[in-house]
Amino acid sequence: MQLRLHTRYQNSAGQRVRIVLNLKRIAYEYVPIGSPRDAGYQRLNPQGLMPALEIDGRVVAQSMAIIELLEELFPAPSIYPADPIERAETRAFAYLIAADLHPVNNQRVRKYLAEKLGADEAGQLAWYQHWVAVTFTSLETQSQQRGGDGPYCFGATPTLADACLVPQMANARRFGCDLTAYPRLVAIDAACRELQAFADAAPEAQPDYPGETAKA
Ligand SMILES: N[C@@H](CCC(=O)N[C@@H](CS)C(=O)NCC(=O)O)C(=O)O
Repeated sequence: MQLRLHTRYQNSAGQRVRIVLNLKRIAYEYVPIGSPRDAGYQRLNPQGLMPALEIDGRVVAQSMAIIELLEELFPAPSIYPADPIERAETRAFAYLIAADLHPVNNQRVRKYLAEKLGADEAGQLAWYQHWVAVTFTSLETQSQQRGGDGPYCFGATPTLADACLVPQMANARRFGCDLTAYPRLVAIDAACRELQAFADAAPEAQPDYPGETAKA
């Protein structure tokens, strides 16, 4: 089976997929995208968002759909806990990020705020930080209520929840969000980033990462 992941170093939805590929030790080719608006990429993935997975010549869009496909094709190690209710809770945690937070803070939404609604840089930042705070407050409460029977979101093994949390934490830092109110999330993120699977999926570990100077 030949897997080609079309992504970009700073593509946080793609980073979720990279983490899962690494946790499952699945070999894949990293195909860097210049811009998701490029005609070639739009032809490959008419949804026009990153990432896309090419699998034996067929193309699957949407990070969560790709991850579910990987879980079906490569069930071990699983990215879910054994207990069905914990599996649902893992998805609920992940979807709060992937379905509720990430879409409203996406680049195209910020661009629309700026270009069509006249939001200045401070306004865009306030928007971004507001939705992070709303989401992280819920996730922190949920994580504290669950308690710590392991360093990760759902215990001793990383799951889909961690794969969604870590890229979102990096985004939050990038946009200057104050994370002091979320000690459990900060601790989970730090524990995950010590794992090779997460480190290898990080933006700075990708072949198209331009380096600190170029990025600034
Ligand atoms: N729901 C999609 C979201 C993908 C997405 O929004 N990707 C961003 C980068 S993280 C993107 O392509 N943004 C381009 C844009 O906003 O124009 C998924 O999970 O794959």
